[in-house]
Amino acid sequence: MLFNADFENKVASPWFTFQQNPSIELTTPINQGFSDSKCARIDQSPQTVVAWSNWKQTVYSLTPGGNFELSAQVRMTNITDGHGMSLGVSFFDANGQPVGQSITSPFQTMALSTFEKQTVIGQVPMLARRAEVRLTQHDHGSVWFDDIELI
Ligand SMILES: [Ca+2]
Repeated sequence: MLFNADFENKVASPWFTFQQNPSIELTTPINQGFSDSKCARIDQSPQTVVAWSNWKQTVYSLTPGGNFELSAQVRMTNITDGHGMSLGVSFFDANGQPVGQSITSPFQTMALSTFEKQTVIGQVPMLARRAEVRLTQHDHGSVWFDDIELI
């Protein structure tokens, strides 16, 4: 259901980024991935004011009323000061208005020295026609995401 879910494409598209603070770095570094080479990374240096940031992708193929499972391989270092990392999905109706509640994994604030699979499950609202997958970080430190899966 996701495109470029392993971040190996030359360009990050169709992933797009959001950052509340322009000092937050969102990159797809080489030779740091869980699978093959590349992955998505978010860095908030100690000099940056902690803020929300994420990698996002729009999805049209979820079944209204159906269940979903979103998972990712995640690694985290030097995590301090914020809410942590989470995976989430938000839903929108045919008019583009938010529908139902965003479903997010519990915020992870402990360091993960090697990649570990993180998962969140939920149900798609009946009125949902579009979803947005989010890989979120709100912390000083670095987070790596790879092999995102939505089923
Ligand atoms: Ca990869």
